[in-house]
Amino acid sequence: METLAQRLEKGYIWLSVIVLVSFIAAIAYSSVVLAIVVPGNDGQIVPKKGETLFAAVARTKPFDQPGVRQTGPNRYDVVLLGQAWMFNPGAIELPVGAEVTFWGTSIDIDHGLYIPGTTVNLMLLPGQIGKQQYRFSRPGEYRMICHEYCGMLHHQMTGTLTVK
Ligand SMILES: [Cu+2]
Repeated sequence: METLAQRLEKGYIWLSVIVLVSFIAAIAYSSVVLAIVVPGNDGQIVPKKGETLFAAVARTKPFDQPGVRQTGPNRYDVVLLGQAWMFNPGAIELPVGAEVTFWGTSIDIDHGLYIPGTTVNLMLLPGQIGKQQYRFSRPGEYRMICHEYCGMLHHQMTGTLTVK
């Protein structure tokens, strides 16, 4: 005969198993189905002695020329700089179906790049190179938002990404 304490203990053991399995399923779903990946070590821009970070970024490819570049059939690189309080470039145009690789960094302080409605979500850290791929399969006007508090005008740090 099971006592109440034993039944409760069994219940808690099952509860912890269910929570653990649910979390593993959530991680598997977000990484396989939603294709969300944790940013890797894609490089770092280290200023030389006496050099500013801005100058170091400005001489480092591909960040010497921020913007959109076609790299293949319907493949594009978007090179983006975060700076207080704007994105450079602030307006981006891409064709429908574009397979995009975002390359981002910051020239001053911590910023972020988030595009609602997509899985694009990058930290733009000073001198740290962030990289993420995304395929824009639907036309529309997307917003680029800084999601990392970066000072007085953080709330105005937005941009547009047009897919047509
Ligand atoms: Cu910000």
